[in-house]
Amino acid sequence: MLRQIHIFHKNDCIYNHTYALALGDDELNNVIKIIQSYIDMPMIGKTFQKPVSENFQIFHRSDKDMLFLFITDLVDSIEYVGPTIENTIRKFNELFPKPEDINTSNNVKREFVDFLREQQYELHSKIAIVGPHNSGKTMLFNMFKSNGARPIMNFASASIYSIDNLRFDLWDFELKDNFSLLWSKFIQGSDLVILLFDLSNYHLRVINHFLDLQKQESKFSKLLIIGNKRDLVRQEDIRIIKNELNISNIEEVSLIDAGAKEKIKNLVAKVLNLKKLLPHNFTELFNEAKNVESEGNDVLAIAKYKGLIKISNEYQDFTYMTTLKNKIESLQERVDEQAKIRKEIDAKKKFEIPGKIQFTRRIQVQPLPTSNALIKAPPIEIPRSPTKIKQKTEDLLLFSTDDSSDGEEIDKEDITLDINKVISEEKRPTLEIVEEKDDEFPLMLQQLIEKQGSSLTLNLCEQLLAELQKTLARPLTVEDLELAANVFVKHDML
Ligand SMILES: Nc1nc2c(ncn2[C@@H]2O[C@H](COP(=O)(O)OP(=O)(O)OP(=O)(O)O)[C@@H](O)[C@H]2O)c(=O)[nH]1
Ligand SMILES: [Mg+2]
Repeated sequence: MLRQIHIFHKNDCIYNHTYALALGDDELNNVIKIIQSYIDMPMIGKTFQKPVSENFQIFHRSDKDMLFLFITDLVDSIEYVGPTIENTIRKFNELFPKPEDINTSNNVKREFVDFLREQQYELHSKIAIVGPHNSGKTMLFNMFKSNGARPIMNFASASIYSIDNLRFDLWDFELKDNFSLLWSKFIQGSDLVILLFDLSNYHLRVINHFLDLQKQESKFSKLLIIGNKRDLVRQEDIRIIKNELNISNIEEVSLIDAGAKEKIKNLVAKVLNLKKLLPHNFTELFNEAKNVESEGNDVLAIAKYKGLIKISNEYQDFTYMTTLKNKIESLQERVDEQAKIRKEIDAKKKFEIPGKIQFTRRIQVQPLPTSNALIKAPPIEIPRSPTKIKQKTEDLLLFSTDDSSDGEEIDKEDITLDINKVISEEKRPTLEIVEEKDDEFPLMLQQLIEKQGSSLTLNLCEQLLAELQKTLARPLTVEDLELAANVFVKHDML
């Protein structure tokens, strides 16, 4: 059966029509990529057919800068889908000389939607009721047929079954012969086969014969197995029957029950995967998202619009998809822009190092050294909070805090800074100045780190400097701060 129509103009999807569920937005995008990969050549005037999954196939045809994509079940043949696509293209061109008008002119669009509905009728999707003699087939047929029935030669009759804006040809077999050769002809080309049997009186061999018939003559059709006359069977026998038949998914009904019609309609909709209408609160949710947006809560609005996309996908109703995506895109741009501005303001607030700091010597630092291996220097006085320095800094692997750790296991990556550059004398911070201000070093280090887009608490800055000082075995300089900040940020980014 015809499930979806997608119409593209210059690679933009300008119209979708979902008759029944098939591809979601992501799967559809993959299909488009596949088509685009082999449709670069101008192949106007030819309809292509391609299976895209275990259940569906696509038919597509180009016309000028338009692409018409039809998605159907595997049972459908190009013999009748082909002419439907051609009719649709002809009608579309007639109604929309400017293709993009489809999204503005509502009246003409309505005419096009009606036309598409007719196309579904004309494809004569088929439901065949099969099953043993006396199982209730004709009763089911009469329950669902719309108006009169027409004879199919001398062995069947057909009528129309309308469900959810779709129409199916419904077929009933009239010969009283479970093994008639005409069953093959009867079942061929069905979209759905309903196998009905009498729960109170059945033969395994006959049921299996109908199951084989479906597999052989109508393998792409959906199958709904219904055990009828439930009223004639005791509850405890049902399990025994199901075990004996060894068929999963047997539905039990009693056609004489008042609720049987509704129950079977729901089963048919489920097995055919028919489209469900969007939930009634969809518009409400849409308005809610718009309110949040107008209140300026962009992030929450994005989340709400994304939720609506999820629902649209679930119901494969693409009516609002483009609007929702556009909204998310423009809101996201605004959020990104605001984040950028905030970052710039923050950066300006950051501490600025006096003058340009450069190194005049080549310094090598072994990260994560052990004090045993590297430090033979006398104990050094740590400026502040010596107890805190003992704490292990899990997130700082540059400088070991564990005096007893084994140097062999430590990352030996050297941190080498290129120096030997000419520095203007007045900008170079002198050691004396630095030494006088060394109690500000943790703060300076923190600010240097933040300037490069990372962060580290003041405590950890202190610890880092203490370790660095231990390692270097001398008082720290501003250059050392820069070095520590660079090394930390480099590792933090990994
Ligand atoms: N008790 C009971 N009887 C039912 C039920 N459904 C159908 N019947 C009866 O079963 C008999 C056969 O029904 P049909 O609809 O003619 O069955 P069929 O499969 O078309 O039979 P053939 O065309 O002769 O092969 C009729 O007398 C129905 O009234 C049911 O749910 N419960
Ligand atoms: Mg009958």
